[in-house]
Amino acid sequence: MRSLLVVLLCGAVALAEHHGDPLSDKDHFQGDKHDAKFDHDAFLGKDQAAEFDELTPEKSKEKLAKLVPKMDSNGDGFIEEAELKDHINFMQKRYVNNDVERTWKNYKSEKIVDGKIGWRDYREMVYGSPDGVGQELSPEYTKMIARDEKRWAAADYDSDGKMDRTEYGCFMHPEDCDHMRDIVVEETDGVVDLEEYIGDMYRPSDYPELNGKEPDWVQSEREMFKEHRDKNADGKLDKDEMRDWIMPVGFDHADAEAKHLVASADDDKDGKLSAEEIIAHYDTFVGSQATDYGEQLQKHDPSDL
Ligand SMILES: [Ca+2]
Ligand SMILES: [Ca+2]
Ligand SMILES: [Ca+2]
Ligand SMILES: [Ca+2]
Repeated sequence: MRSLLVVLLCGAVALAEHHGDPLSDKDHFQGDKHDAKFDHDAFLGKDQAAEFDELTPEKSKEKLAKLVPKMDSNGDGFIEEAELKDHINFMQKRYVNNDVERTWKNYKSEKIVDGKIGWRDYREMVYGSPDGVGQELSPEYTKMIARDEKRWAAADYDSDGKMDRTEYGCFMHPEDCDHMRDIVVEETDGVVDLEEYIGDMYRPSDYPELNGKEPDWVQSEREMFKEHRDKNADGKLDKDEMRDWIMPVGFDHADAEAKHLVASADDDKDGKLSAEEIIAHYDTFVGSQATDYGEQLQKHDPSDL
């Protein structure tokens, strides 16, 4: 479950990057999928996470302390699981909205006719030509355009060839739209074996203190792969198994993350978090390690809490 969450998160960020910078060709499901990173991104929203990355621990704790009363919607001085879940949902929604809004605004107003943008205009804006005639393209570029075109067709819910604002949101963040499940899976480049599965979320270099010994969570991911993900036990995940992993029907990410955060920080085991518990575990909530992935995140515009 952890990996699923992390993969979805990274997918969202990579997709946003991809559309912000057409020259980069980041695979949607690559990057650092560090466990701790996911917590802090889910909790802060991906744009906020970048901002917190630049703060000292003291500043982070200070900002976190200010956030606690805002999350405490029933005003009892504690943060319950439901309040955390609302907070995570809010941060996620805000991140996606801001991200879609920002790129939507980048399309010149004349390209958006009756609230919609057509494929040729999109292609010209992002890739420099409406149809590619006479364009010299690198193989990576060609691959990206083909991927965009497929995704465009999937996101075009009313099949009029254009994206309205809602369809465009699904185009940019397919992981948030149920009807985009197949395309998200397709974009993962097919079959994954156990080593790829693990290599996708774990880098030994992040754990120098373990001298190459795998952390416990990696061991449990190996078991997860064998016992749950690889349903037909052939040592690989095919498309159907990937689909269940990446975008299971009815799975509530915010709920799972809220439960996980309470479990990680509830030192006195009363089932809720005090401000002190949250601040004592500030690293789980807002901390991060300097990684490539963190640098990617920092390209996003930070906005206020
Ligand atoms: Ca409360
Ligand atoms: Ca449409
Ligand atoms: Ca299998
Ligand atoms: Ca507690």
